[in-house]
Amino acid sequence: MIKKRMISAIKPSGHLTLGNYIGALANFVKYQDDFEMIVFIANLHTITVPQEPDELRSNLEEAAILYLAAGLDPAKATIFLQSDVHEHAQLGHILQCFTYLGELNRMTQYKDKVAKGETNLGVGLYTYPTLMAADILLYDAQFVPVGIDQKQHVELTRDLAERINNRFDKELFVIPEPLLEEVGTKIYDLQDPSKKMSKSDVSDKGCIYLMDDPKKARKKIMSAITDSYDTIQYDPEKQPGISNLLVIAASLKKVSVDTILMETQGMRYGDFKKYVASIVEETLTDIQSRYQDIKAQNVLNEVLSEGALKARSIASKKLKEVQSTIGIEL
Ligand code: ATP
Ligand code: LTN
Repeated sequence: MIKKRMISAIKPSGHLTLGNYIGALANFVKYQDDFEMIVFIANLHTITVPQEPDELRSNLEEAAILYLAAGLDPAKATIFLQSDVHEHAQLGHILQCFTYLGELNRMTQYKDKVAKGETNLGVGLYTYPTLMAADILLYDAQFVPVGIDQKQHVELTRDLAERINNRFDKELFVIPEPLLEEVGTKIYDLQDPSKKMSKSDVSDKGCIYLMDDPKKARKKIMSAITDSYDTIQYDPEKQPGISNLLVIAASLKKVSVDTILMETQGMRYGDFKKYVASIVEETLTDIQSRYQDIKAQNVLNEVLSEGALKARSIASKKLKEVQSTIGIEL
């Protein structure tokens, strides 16, 4: 049976968080058996905001090892570094030439930064969605598993693919679909549950990093903001803090929120937090123990270069087809 193809990525713009794990990484692992899974480290996307080279290198290595520690298996999934496959940047340029300024003006990631009054934004940040479209379209991927914040980018990718297919009257690109999970597509900050848990935040009290000392992560859960209802219910509007903890527990235990509600029925908030904290502590302990093993085996370079080789064999064919279709090569 031919497996459908799936592609996704994470930016090494900081230490990976529990949000990245629940919203992305754990799903990549889940799908690697049933889909042809292609995952990469989006280092070209990372430099759309200024980075310190040493810090970036270290985040990049950490992210790649975490892919493996979370359970991605190089024998099943193609794992590589985006900049190792030059076709991404080249198709990115081509797609920019088919994208309207108005479309990029509407992209929330850029719009939010402008709205916040941030100045000196780079052009790369503005055109970032076209590079992401290239990442996806190069591989004829049918599905793109992402958190909710990335849905808009996949929609732009679909529009571009359809536009170019129509313009050249052929099925040049596969139209990809965003794949969103029922729960866990957005994990919130533990101190401010109206905000996404984000690796680029300045304060780390509300954010659990996968490489946090598990005891420290436990404390972060214990000091998570809740409410004064004193009842454990899934109600993101009225009880965003408690609902966030319920989603974290359900996602990590791979059960439904209802199952967690049943297990925690009648608990006081203190005991409920201890319950969630133990699940988080155990998850981090497991991931970190595999992380240390993988680091000691020194296999990363080999995994990434083999992954790049496989990725390049797909990407180079697609790029050639695109270039010859639009007339820039013979
Ligand atoms: P930043 O937090 O720096 O703004 P990011 O973590 O959103 O960036 P990526 O690292 O590229 O950006 O995200 C990788 C994947 O992780 C994406 O699919 C994204 O939707 C998902 N993701 C990130 N944060 C969360 C979160 N808090 N909850 C659920 N999914 C998340
Ligand atoms: N833009 C994404 C990361 C990303 C991605 C991709 C995800 C880059 N290229 C291709 C899916 C498919 C982000 O910031 N989370």
